Amino acid sequence: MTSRRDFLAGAALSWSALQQLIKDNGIVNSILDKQKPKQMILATWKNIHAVEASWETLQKGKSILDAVEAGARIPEADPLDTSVGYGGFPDRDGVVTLDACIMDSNGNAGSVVYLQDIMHAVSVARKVMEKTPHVILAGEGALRFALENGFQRENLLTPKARKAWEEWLTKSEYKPKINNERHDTIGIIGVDTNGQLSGACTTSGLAFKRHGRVGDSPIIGAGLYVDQQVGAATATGLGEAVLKKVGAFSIVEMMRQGMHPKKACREAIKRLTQIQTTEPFQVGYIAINVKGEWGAFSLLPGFQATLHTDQGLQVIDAESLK
Ligand code: SD4
Repeated sequence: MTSRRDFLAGAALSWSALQQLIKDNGIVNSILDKQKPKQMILATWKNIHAVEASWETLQKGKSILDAVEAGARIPEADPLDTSVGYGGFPDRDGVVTLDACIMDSNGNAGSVVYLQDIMHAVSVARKVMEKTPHVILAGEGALRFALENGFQRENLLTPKARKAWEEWLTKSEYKPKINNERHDTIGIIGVDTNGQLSGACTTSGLAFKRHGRVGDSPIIGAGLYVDQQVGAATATGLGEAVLKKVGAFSIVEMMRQGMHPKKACREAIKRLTQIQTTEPFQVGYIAINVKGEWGAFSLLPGFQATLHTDQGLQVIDAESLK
């Protein structure tokens, strides 16, 4: 009778024989390669440095969650980026308030809203996800939690952002304008070679918004949604519009019904036209699915997305409805 040991030795032998066969046989290799999920990072706007940082993190063998966080941290630390983190334009009272969230492949989620004085809101959101039983922390509580977890308190209002606010004050027109042109609020989603998904979204919100205003970006399902069974989606643009239509979640649900990510983004953009408003506004959506397909679509022209695959990095001019 075959002993357990002999059986295991036999199994080990046949495994190494199989590996040899795979090595010897290019066809088998290419079949296996085709079956491997395609790794990919996709971000809103022309966020080249962020996507590069995210991709490099992934290539170092870190998790897809680490990768999207690393990407989101780039614009957060960039004083020239006026839509995210340090250097973000303040609200109409001159206060920089940040919104961010993150989701992992297990459906875990963490978020901070109305956070002040901490540069890396996305990393605080990750800590909320990993260290608390909660999903969202707001304002003073979020700040206290960040400080307890070793984050540094710093002034996020740069001279450039202060100047822009002071100029805005001369008229104080309360029209929180969403830029239709390029800007850099980042939603970043990705899939690794094991098919694991994650996503992150971080912003300083609308420039000169009303103090206390929270947008779509930190709201799970609106600014970001990740479902390991289906795919991931994230949003940029006028948060109020995205919130009303629960943008990211609706895209993932459409993909669940079999829709291609681009078509799902387009359908979600079409739903925005039901919103009653006289002011023109912009929204851009991006999405990926577990098969490694991606899509980007916006309401008005001018939206871009940045994609990194094994083929390299490219900046995409998204199609738009109007
Ligand atoms: C917000 N969706 O707070 C964000 C703003 C944004 O690029 O995406 N700006 O409404």
